[in-house]
Amino acid sequence: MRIVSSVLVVCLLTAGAVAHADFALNMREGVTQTSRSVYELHMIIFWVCCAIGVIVFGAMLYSIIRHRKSRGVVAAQFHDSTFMEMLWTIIPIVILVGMAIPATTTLLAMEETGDADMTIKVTGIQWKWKYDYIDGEASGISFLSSLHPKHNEARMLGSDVDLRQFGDQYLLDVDNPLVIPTGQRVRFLLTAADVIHAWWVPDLGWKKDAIPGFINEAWTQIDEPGTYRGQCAELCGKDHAFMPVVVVAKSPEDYAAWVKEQKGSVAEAATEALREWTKPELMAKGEQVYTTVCAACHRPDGQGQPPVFPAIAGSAIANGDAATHIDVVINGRPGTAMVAYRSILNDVDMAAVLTYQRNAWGNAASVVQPTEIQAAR
Ligand code: HEC
Ligand SMILES: [Cu+2]
Repeated sequence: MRIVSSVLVVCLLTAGAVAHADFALNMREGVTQTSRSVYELHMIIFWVCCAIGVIVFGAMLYSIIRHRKSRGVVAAQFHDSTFMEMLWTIIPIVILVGMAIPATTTLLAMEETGDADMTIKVTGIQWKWKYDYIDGEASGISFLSSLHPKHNEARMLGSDVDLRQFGDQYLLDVDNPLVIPTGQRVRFLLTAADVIHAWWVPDLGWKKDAIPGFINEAWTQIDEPGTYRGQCAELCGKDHAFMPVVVVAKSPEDYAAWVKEQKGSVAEAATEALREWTKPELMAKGEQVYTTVCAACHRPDGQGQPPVFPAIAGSAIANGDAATHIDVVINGRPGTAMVAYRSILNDVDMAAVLTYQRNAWGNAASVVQPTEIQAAR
């Protein structure tokens, strides 16, 4: 009786938790053909397992009860029964092959990245993503996607930001989401600039490693406009938990408008890179870039985290001649966490962040112009 009531209490408690927490016990179905096939596969195999469970445990239970000692049953023996041997070899083979056929079909479809309408290169960088639109109308668009500054502020020690404002999306929002059109087959080329990351949006139905020096491929086609969220899924260093992925699928018309707007800023950036910038302009932009790109390691106050991440405040490099400083940032320091920012930052962003490092926190060195970066590349 006591056992029955304990079980009842546990059931009631979990039922309550399920109702309140609104969490699903099953996998999500997702929003792509791939994710739906994966879900269906999961359900087919789940029911196969259930059926096997019912049959096996049913047979066991039946035998235990029906052939119990108190009924005077004597142990039977199945040795050298060729029929039984055949039966319990052939049935599992049929089940396994029956499951392997849909599983392989789904896997092949996931790996088939040809015939894409457009291609996007995804680069994992400690601790953000870079998206480059390789071809099609969007070709040339390229941007970094980092944890949203509001969330970044909220996660800092001693911050008094109210987390409830984020709902269930705390740490799942970025400054610049990846935007793709609905109804188009999008191919992804995934790589990384420093360590192994993994790009993962559960609603798309797959995750893929982003490995330095390798290019992995994947694809998706989202049919409904919407915002889909995920995270880096490969432990990649101290801020691994703070590099979410946000994909916004827009209808072809909205997507075209977005592309036009982005193209406008690409063209604007190109002309901006050629003009002379004032020091306050560079400092303002530089602080922005520093906060989103460099502060995770070198800290917002420039003090770094010695001995691994050097301080920039008072650094001989940041206070020395511009050429050496530019060289460190363009080419990085191979073999350390300081990656080459050559293909990560454009001329304006790099000039601005260098000027900022050279003139913030008591540093006093020269201003760096975008044209100097262009010449140094
Ligand atoms: C993932 C961590 C990380 C990030 C992000 C990072 N750095 Fe570094 N940085 C390092 C490490 C580690 C070193 C030291 C390398 C060494 O041991 O030579 C370094 C060294 C430097 C130095 C040389 C400092 C000195 O006094 O020797 C400069 C300058 C620098 N980084 C600038 C930047 C800039 C600009 C950014 C942002 C655009 C940036 N770093 C982002 C890890 C990082
Ligand atoms: Cu990562």
